[in-house]
Amino acid sequence: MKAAEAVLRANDRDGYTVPAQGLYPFQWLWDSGFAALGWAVLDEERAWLELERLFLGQWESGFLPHIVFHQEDSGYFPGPEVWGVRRDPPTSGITQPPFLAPVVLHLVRRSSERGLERARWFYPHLLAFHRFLHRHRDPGGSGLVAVLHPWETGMDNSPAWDLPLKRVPRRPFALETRRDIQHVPQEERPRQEDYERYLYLVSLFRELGYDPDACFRESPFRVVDVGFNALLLFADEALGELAWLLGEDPAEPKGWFQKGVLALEALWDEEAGLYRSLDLHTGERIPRDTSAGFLPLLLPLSSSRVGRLVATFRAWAGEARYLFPSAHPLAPYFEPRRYWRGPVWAPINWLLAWGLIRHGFLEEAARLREDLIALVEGSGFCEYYHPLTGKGLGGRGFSWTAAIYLAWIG
Ligand code: 2M8
Repeated sequence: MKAAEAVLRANDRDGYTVPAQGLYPFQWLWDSGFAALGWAVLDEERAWLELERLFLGQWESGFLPHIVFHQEDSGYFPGPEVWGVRRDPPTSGITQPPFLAPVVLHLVRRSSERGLERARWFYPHLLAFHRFLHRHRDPGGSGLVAVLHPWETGMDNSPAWDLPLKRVPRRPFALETRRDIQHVPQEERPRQEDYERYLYLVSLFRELGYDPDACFRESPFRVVDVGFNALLLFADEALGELAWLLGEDPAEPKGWFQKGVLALEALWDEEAGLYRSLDLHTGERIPRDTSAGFLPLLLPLSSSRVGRLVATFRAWAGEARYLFPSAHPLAPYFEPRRYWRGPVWAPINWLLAWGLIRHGFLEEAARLREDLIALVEGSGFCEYYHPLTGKGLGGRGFSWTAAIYLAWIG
């Protein structure tokens, strides 16, 4: 507990938490949601502050960027000069999984009357963000939203993006420009080819002035990510509950939630026994099995659907020493050291456990918790872990791993 606290305190930058020193020296959207869960165990006030700092980066349109560049630091690429977003503080121009309303609700539930007052400030900001996503990322009103960049999914080099990324041209740049591989071995990070495509998308959005509708129309990467959508719907549900607690009208978030939960069934793949993301350029589900496909467990599902999903979960569990691998452990695209292509990630364990508890699968949820605790106690607070050996990988002194550990043992 003390060691986890020390990680968060070392990564604290006067009110916001960097994911890891050196590797990620700014504030990231969904990392801050998880960091707040950890701070809540130590210092409730600090948890609220984390989220307030994040919203300093919100745009007038309601859009919430995935990075807020609160201070200068040349240790990360692409930095604010590449994004070219002239704001104070500068930000990136893409978003990330909107895992914030459930955190606000969590903080309200843990705290006194004062918590509800804090939530009152967040409500319109969260509502504006969700409205932005449902309007500009789902212009046809399907109930599900699109992501336009793999970074928006938070699972950057997931095998699920291999096929849709092929449509994205490469924007060649020197390997030395990258900062990540100065901090972490190259075999644990995305390949250069992927980075060149990531950078192409950034320059395209910048040229389009980050106009949301133009970006949606023009992006060669346009995917309905099952993970992003499950988290958005989970957050819509939480937003509806917040509305109710605050005496606001819950109709809008409830409407998004109900429509989205029904629409999500189009992503179910009977043969795989799992949800899969949809490539909007082809209209087809992407034939790759990743941990994102289990995130709909956070939502109300039929018992037969949950039964099948849990059976698939158990099959994966039988193939990995440590849960939960980010890609199917028997698939040809499984790479147990390479970032989102196989390793175990603390926040995903936590989200999956939350979903499993919702549906009464307490044993599976307990294993996710025990495995994460064993990984941390064996290898420290790493960014991610090898699912077969338990070796720590990526950045060290990592905030979300420390935060989830605290949330679980605190
Ligand atoms: C990773 O993503 C960033 C880009 O956003 C990167 O690799 O440079 C991902 O693991 C993402 O999910 C995470 O939010 C971020 C900071 O921890 O790092």
